Amino acid sequence: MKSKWPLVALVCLFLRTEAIDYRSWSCEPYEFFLDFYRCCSESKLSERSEPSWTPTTYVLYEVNPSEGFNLRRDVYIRMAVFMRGLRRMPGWENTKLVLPPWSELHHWRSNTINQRNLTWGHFFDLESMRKFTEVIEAEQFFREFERWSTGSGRHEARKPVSINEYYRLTHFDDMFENGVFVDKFEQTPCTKALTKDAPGFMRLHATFEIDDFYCVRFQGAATLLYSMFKKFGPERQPEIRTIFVGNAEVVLHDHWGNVDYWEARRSMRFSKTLVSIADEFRLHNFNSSNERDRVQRPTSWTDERPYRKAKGGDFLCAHLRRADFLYGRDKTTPTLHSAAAQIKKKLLELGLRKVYISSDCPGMEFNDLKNYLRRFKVVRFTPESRAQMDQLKDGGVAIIDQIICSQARYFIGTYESTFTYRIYEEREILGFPRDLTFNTFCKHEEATNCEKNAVWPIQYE
Ligand SMILES: Nc1nc2c(ncn2[C@@H]2O[C@H](COP(=O)(O)OP(=O)(O)O)[C@@H](O)[C@H]2O)c(=O)[nH]1
Ligand SMILES: [Mg+2]
Repeated sequence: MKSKWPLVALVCLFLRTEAIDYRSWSCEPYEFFLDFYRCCSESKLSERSEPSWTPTTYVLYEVNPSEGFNLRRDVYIRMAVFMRGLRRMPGWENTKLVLPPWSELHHWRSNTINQRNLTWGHFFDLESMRKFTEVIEAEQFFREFERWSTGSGRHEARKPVSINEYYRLTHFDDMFENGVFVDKFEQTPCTKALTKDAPGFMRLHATFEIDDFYCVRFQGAATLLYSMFKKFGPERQPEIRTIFVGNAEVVLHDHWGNVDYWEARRSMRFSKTLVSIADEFRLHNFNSSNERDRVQRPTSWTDERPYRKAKGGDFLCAHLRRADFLYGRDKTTPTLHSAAAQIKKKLLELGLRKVYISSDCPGMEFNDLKNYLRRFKVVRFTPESRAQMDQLKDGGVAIIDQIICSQARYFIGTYESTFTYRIYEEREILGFPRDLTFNTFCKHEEATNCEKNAVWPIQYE
């Protein structure tokens, strides 16, 4: 029996050198010498059946450049929920969602600081987001792609990044066919040049090479993307597949406001740096802290449970959306005077003396507001130095505003502002009674029945 081993080893070694790819080897080289029979037979087995490597798919996406920060957060949730489902499909288990860099959003008006190509880690806690699904920063994708393309010997270093399929989505002209909204997609001729679609990615890595470019009218929820990938993509998943979804805001939620939505939303904890700056501000100005305010904030979002007993700090927060809302939505946006009257009424009703203002208004308007509310303490967050502004940037300051508002005893927001909606959600997660959260400014202070924002309570199961 023993005399057979050298022969088996030789045959096996021969087969191995013939092996299609080192990835089909089932053992490390040192194991091979210890247990070569197992290695050999397993390696042959894997050659005959499926490859032993799992295909890796990268899904990159971008949003229409004119969209603001808080709608982009919502688009992320659509993609993240889709990603979690996709990773359960055979052959897609190793799919990663590549996060688009944040670049010069048009609301970021501080033009003396660099606001290009900011990472998601600047705003959010990526480790926490990864407890929901596999997401990576654009830079990591470029590194992984390069490692793969050079490591396999098929490409030289610093070659362009290949996007196998690029889908540019647009809406259908008529969303209701015979009065009915149905999920559908169809390929259309491409007319516009590509370069403007993905400014963030393109600036980070100018050399994208696109194998197949599809312009697609798309109507439906994120799961419909799977059918689109199946229809236009290769029959078998290749070792590495890169897919780019342009104008991802066209894609709808599978189920807005359901448990999946809320899990993805809860996983979007803010970056620790921003949280600690906001916490310091709260403590200093309002003597407010998580323990004192009885909000729910376990270390991990996965430990959150239904809870409605948050009390919040001894202050009211008002989100006053100004800037483009003053002309775009002048029928629903109150004047400063009217907003001040509404704030004052609430402060008196609740017996509070302090108010935090979150707003995109200039300093002059803030001073006017303070004048209208002279009997109360009125504060807003401003970076303490130029260096801190450089560090936080407009987007970081906006998040600090949102964190502080989410901890107030009572919150009033602006009608149809996604910035306000994200604060509602944060307060739902922290566990406030609904009536302390879902409040909306009216255009006129005397109006009692004005149109209010929708109430979307948190779902746990
Ligand atoms: N710092 C700060 N920025 C704000 C505030 N409200 C609006 N902004 C800025 O204006 C942008 C508003 O755009 P978006 O996020 O789309 O929210 P929406 O337009 O209100 O639905 C935010 O992303 C911020 O950059 C605020 O209260 N504080
Ligand atoms: Mg907006």
